[in-house]
Amino acid sequence: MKQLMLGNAAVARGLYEAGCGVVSSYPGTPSTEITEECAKYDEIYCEWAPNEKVAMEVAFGASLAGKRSFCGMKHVGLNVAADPLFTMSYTGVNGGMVIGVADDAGMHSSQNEQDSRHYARAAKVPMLEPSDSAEALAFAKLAYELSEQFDTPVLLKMCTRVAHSQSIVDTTERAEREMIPYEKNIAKYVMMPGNAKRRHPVVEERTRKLAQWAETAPVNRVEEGADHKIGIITSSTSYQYVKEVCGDRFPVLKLGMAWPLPEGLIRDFAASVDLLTVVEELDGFIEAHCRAMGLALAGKDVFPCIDEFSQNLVAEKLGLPVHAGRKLDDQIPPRPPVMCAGCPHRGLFYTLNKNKCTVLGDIGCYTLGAVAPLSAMDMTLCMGGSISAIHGFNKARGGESEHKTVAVIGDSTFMHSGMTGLANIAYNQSNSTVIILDNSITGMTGHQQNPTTGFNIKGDPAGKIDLEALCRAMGFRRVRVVDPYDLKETDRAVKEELAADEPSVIISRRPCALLKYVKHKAPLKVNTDKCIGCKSCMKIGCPAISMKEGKAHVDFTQCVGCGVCQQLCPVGAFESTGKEG
Ligand SMILES: Cc1ncc(C[n+]2csc(CCOP(=O)(O)OP(=O)(O)O)c2C)c(N)n1
Repeated sequence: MKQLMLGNAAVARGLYEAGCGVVSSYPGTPSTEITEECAKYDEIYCEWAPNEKVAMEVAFGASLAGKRSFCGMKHVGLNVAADPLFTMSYTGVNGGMVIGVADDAGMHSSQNEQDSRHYARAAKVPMLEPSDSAEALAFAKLAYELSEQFDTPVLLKMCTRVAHSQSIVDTTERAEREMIPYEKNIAKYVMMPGNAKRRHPVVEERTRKLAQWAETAPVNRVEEGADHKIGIITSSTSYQYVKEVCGDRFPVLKLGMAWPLPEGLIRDFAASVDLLTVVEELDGFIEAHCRAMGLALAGKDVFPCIDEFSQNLVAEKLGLPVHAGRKLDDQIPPRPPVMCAGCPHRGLFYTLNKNKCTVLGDIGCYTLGAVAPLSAMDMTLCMGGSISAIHGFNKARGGESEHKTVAVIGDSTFMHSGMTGLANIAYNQSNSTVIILDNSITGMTGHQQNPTTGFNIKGDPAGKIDLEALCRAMGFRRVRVVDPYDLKETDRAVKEELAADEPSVIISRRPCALLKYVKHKAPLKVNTDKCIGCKSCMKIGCPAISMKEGKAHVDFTQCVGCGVCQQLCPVGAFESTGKEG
């Protein structure tokens, strides 16, 4: 059946049709919807794992057991899962195994811009790279065929534009699969040096065979063009830009397999054109390979290795007409990201700013604590990094610094990779204060459940990890919970734990204001007779509050009545509208 489908939904559909039985993933934009869509198919067991490494190992276990399995993640997630990936390349699979990884060129929602294709080459596993939803579906299915035929996990690489664009797919029925028998095979699956030594040549031979397969595989195809002055090698979303800009003017070698690359096909294509040009986002991955083959070409000397491409960028670089586009008459005001009205993180960051804390931050909605006027963050690196870094920071500086430095980390991020850092503090004993911002959800990526929320991916009741008990079990004696809507209490907790001469954990607990079950209070309004225009309420950077004619003003469509601004007003100008939201 033909239908319009999001790229990520199409991957999920491909997994479903291919008979995938187990999916374990960790959320991360732009990959999250693959797993959310999989969870809608009853035939697939689906879960959110605490992190990408766990997810990949779960998928590996399911493959070992004989089921087709999948794990999905964003590009930086593959860093976390790189350890199992590199050795799974040696063990190979039993049931087919596909790893979805989505790159975020342009960093719409990421801390770096990284090209996952390097992982395919480095870990010596094949990578397919769809350029639209139809290919996303087809390549997901093909990935399982390759996985079982060549005994390898297969990487399926998405990018923001392919993951989050809709195009036509043709769906078919699910092909239910018999479980492949599990047989003990120590030489293949127990990767200790003696066995791994024998597996490495198998991996090299497999790459050679896959490269041969890639020479004639329909996923790599030449599209003829009238003008052979330029010949373009491209893939993924760059292929779409090239086709939109050039049509059939120049011949195009469209690569659906990012690794291994078809050297024969590339060589023949290069020989058929005057100037070989590689159009690829981020790194010059295909380019480097072509250059190593001794081919002359235009690549990153013309196209940037930074940010996303666009039709206009490709047109400009190829010397073709650039569309002027339409200009708006009005200037659109810039809208930098801010914490939502009623975000429980706001009160905590206000307090940290007020206490002039050095804040070692982490990744989540709370990273917005770095933005003015809160400006309460000194560092953000990677998931889990805050807790490990505060330990190093305090070991290095010690003394007074221990009494003004905190680490902040969200509940999901703490489960992801914060726990091990906390174990390090407990073990190697630095006087560090760690604040877990428990908003009872993985907020940043769109409300996924995690091991602290008590619900699974389908929203059904699940195991719930008790954060207080966990921290105490690690040896922390000072563990306390505060409500970040209560500024006085939050301030007291921060001051006391920073003053203490032993490590401590503060759990700043209040569910995300956007969760469906959270009941909002009536929005507030400003009594303009009382307001003195002192702007104390503006210090929390709430998007519902602005100044109008010298007085504070509350946008009641945004306000959830959290009352944080009320606590800052020296004259009691904030009053309830009495209308429950
Ligand atoms: C290794 C890695 N995996 C996934 C992500 C995507 N991501 C960014 S923040 C985040 C979790 C945020 O949840 P939480 O820690 O609960 O904080 P909240 O956003 O709810 O405040 C995720 C999954 C990432 N940046 N890095």
